[in-house]
Amino acid sequence: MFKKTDAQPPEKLTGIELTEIPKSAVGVKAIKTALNHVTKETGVLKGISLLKKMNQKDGFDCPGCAWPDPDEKRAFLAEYCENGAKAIAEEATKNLVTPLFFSTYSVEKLSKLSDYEIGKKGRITNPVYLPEGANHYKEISWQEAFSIIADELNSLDSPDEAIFYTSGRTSNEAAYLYQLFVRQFGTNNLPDCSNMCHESSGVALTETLGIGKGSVTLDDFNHADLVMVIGQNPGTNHPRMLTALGETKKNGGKIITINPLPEVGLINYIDPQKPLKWFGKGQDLTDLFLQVKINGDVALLKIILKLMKQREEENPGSVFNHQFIQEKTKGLDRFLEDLDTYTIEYLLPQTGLELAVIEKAVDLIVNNEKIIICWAMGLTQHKNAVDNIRELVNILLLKGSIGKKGAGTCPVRGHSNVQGDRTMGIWEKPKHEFLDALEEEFKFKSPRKHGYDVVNAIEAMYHKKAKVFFGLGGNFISATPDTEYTAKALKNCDLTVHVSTKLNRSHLIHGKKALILPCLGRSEKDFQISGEQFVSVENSMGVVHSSKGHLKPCGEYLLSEVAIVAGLAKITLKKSSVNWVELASNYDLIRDKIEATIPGFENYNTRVREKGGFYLPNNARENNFDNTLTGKANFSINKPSGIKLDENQYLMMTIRTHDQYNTTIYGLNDRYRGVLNERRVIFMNKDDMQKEGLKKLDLVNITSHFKDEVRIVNGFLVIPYDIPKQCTATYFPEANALVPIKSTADLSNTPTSKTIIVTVKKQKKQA
Ligand SMILES: Nc1nc2c(c(=O)[nH]1)N[C@H]1C(S)=C(S)[C@@H](COP(=O)(O)OP(=O)(O)OC[C@H]3O[C@@H](n4cnc5c(=O)[nH]c(N)nc54)[C@H](O)[C@@H]3O)O[C@H]1N2
Ligand SMILES: Nc1nc2c(c(=O)[nH]1)N[C@H]1C(S)=C(S)[C@@H](COP(=O)(O)OP(=O)(O)OC[C@H]3O[C@@H](n4cnc5c(=O)[nH]c(N)nc54)[C@H](O)[C@@H]3O)O[C@H]1N2
Ligand SMILES: [Mo]
Repeated sequence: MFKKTDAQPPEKLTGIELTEIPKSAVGVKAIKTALNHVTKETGVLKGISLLKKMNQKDGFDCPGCAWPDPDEKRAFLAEYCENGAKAIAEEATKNLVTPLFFSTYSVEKLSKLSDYEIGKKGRITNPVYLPEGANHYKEISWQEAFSIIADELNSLDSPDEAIFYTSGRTSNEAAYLYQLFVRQFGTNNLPDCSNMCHESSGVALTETLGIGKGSVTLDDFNHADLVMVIGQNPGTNHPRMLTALGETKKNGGKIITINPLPEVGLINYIDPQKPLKWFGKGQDLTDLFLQVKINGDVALLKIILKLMKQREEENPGSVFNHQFIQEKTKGLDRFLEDLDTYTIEYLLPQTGLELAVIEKAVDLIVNNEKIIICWAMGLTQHKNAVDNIRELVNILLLKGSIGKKGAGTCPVRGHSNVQGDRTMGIWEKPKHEFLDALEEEFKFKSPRKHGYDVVNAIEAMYHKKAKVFFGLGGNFISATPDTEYTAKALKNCDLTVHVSTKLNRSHLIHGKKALILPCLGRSEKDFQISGEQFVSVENSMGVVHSSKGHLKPCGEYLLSEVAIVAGLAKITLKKSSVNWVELASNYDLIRDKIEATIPGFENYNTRVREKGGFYLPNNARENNFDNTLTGKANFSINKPSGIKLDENQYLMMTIRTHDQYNTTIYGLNDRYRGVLNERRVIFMNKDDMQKEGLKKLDLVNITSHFKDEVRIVNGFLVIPYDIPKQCTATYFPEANALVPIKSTADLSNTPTSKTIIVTVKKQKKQA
């Protein structure tokens, strides 16, 4: 067991207040909150000018989520949401972290602050260096910083001793150069936030449909008969998705929600783009809510599939799309045979639901043709996460509900360019075709051995097999599982480097030496020798479009991510066939190289300049499954979770509040769940609390159990909540220390951040 260190947020409580849970999401309060955040961080004028440019065709891409913008009309008021506004306020803040700041605050002092306090310190203005044994970061020139990294990299015994992490905000241009640099250096160690996020979706969709991305476009929501939203909280994490769901409803479509929590945004919302409706009752979204137990989804989907089969047998041709199945798919018989081996009596208790409510879901599925299924982290972060998603595909295949208008798969991505980064080759398991193309274009021998993903990278550092950590964005220590284990891993490194906009905990839990390299944000102007530049990104639905900042950078020493990667590559790679300086001087030249090596980017420089951008090819959308191993869309065989809990054990999911962006804490409220001014909470079912002898706001310690290992976090307040029995929820990243490093999803190796087996114990000393 690990002792608590400064790698975890401090245990101090902040003064909780519980309020009534609102009846609908968005509305006036959301707009007020958004404006407050923006004006507080940036000032009034700058704030309004920022919001005007967000997600407009000539503006910058919101650094919040990856939900797409409308292809045609964009809202008059601006295409932003409360949480997008908070994201941009965070970046455009007037607070600055200067060299003077670092000489005042030691690393130790900073690490005692909460994540909220650390984030509020502001934007980093200069490259800074923490030499071995020092307590303060100090100013350093870019050239010196690059030389330190180059020396360290070039003195490694093997390029595989270095790790190059990416978070999902990096632009296509920066991501492409970065992977090229890393491969020319000699390794495929390119883990990214996707490994902890939608990796399970990528694995499941590639196997079954031949493309690791979703198939629907935004317009499909206008045409869907039925949208299923599973394991996702769009009211907080993708608020603009509520508008799309609203359109589905307006056009007569229905919505099924499957979630252990009745998330407010999915129940009812008030459209922020329609001021006349701000004071109204709002629009009901969910028609049918299935309050499933954590990780009970495969069991639930199997019951749905069994009932579909039963109705098809009773009335042949009424449920299955036989023509689609015959022409487009493989594996139906084996799939149906396996389905027969499960009984409803065995499956039902795992769901926590009544059969009658599941029958209602089956009615909707059976009676509708055009079905979209949306999902996010509630499905991807479990041991059988890949099974979850493949089972959804089974439903769509039986109905022939893919590759046609109003139907298909919709994994809702997180970071605004996480999908684009993968398209650009940020992946530890690159395809041979991609490496072949790089080799031909750039005349070098690319490494072929697969690299480390996030979990493997942590283990490699822990065991001192990797010695340099480089992060292009992100907050590795707080985003990853098993905080204390990962802290030890990072501390084992000879050098840790972060390219960042803002201060975060990863700067404070460092290797022997450490560097912070400050970069431009999305909203800032980017000038290179050839003039002003723009970058491009790909949203959740495969639209590639431009993004151009219009604010003056927050400091004169900032470099763009492209310039940082190119500068580092030039110094590190003694011999390189790439003219790094030239590429970084004009991003059109990088886009030409992308066009030359990645399919789908024909005429990139022309098409990216068209308003709204362009769609990348998508075989599943086009009903072509040649890419899979069988050349057809594949039915798959999946397993329910089968976790057996002891009487006093609970499943715990780690989720986001309404006031955070992953590890960036905007504020201390979770307004839609009625919790204000506190993050150290655990949501529990009332009956479970009674069983444990717990009362509202009792202070507890939480222990996680994995094989014979235990991990403990202390000082969480219990909140009675509408959550199924034996299910609990805490916030990410406070509870990450409980996620065991070895507890990962089969096939995707994603940490199981939504199924952690815990026990809860009342503290002797109460708050
Ligand atoms: N404002 C804001 N926006 C964000 C982010 C943010 O932190 N803040 N993060 C971005 C990123 S990177 C991502 S990946 C997305 C994340 O977006 P979400 O996936 O919506 O985020 P989570 O808070 O992890 O919520 C998971 C949801 O799944 C449910 N859930 C948990 N376990 C299960 C289960 O076993 N079964 C089912 N059916 N449901 C379950 C939870 O109750 C919760 O509603 O959002 C992106 N957008
Ligand atoms: N327990 C638990 N753990 C989880 C999850 C969970 O649900 N539960 N979710 C997982 C998921 S879905 C994800 S995606 C990961 C997220 O993991 P990460 O992507 O690593 O984390 P973020 O918090 O998004 O990174 C925030 C930092 O990025 C930097 N940054 C912001 N904008 C920019 C920019 O434009 N350029 C650069 N270079 N830096 C920038 C800032 O310094 C900021 O501190 O966490 C995962 N971890
Ligand atoms: Mo994510």
